[in-house]
Amino acid sequence: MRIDVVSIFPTIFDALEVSLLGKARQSGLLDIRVHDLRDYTHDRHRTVDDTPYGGGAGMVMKPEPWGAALDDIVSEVDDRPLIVFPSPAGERFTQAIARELSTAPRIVFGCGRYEGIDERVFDYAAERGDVRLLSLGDYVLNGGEVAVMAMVEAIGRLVPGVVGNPESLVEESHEDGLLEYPSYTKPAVWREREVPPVLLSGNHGAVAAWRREQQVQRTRERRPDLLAD
Ligand code: JDQ
Repeated sequence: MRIDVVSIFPTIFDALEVSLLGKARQSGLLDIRVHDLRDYTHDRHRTVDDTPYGGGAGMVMKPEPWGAALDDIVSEVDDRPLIVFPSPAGERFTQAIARELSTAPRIVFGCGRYEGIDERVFDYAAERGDVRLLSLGDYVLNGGEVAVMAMVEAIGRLVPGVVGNPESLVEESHEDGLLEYPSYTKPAVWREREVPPVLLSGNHGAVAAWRREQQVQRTRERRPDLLAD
């Protein structure tokens, strides 16, 4: 999968060189290219923002650098890629959407800053690819970068081969609509706290039943919204 990221803070994405995704990049499974939006400006100050028409607080990202970046990254002959803009006003990014996006051959992420991006950029992007505005959650970040980091990690780990043991992907939270069961490792007693005895019993059926019960109980207590349907 190829992923392009456009941002005025490209070094934030240096963190994608470590751990699982770093290895996937080295092996060629993930081709992640980060672009500095300021490289697409033409003035001495590399300006990417301006005051909002109609007035109001803060600044808005100018359309011209975004147009130049999209022209460079998405060529006319390219098969329309997914173009994702994180936004507090977007559709909620879920595990189901991460699954769906993990099958895309190409995704371009546009990271806004300030109060956001001139609306015409979204219209222009929609002529070049399939645009989606996605929200990480109902809280306001200072820009799209942290949201894109989270999305790249959630999507990237679902790309076949990125996670060594694919079985670890099916059991986890949100794939079956329930929260995870609690996990324990050695020692069996730590600071007077014991591991639930069923996990030491060797009875695989009893372990599976206990874990499922824990999942349901935790989901009812912490995330009743997940049980609604
Ligand atoms: C941008 C901002 C005031 C936006 C600028 C670009 N889930 C989620 N929360 N926040 C974002 C996503 C997000 C994404 C892109 C962004 C926030 N901001 C800051 C400030 C109004 C709107």
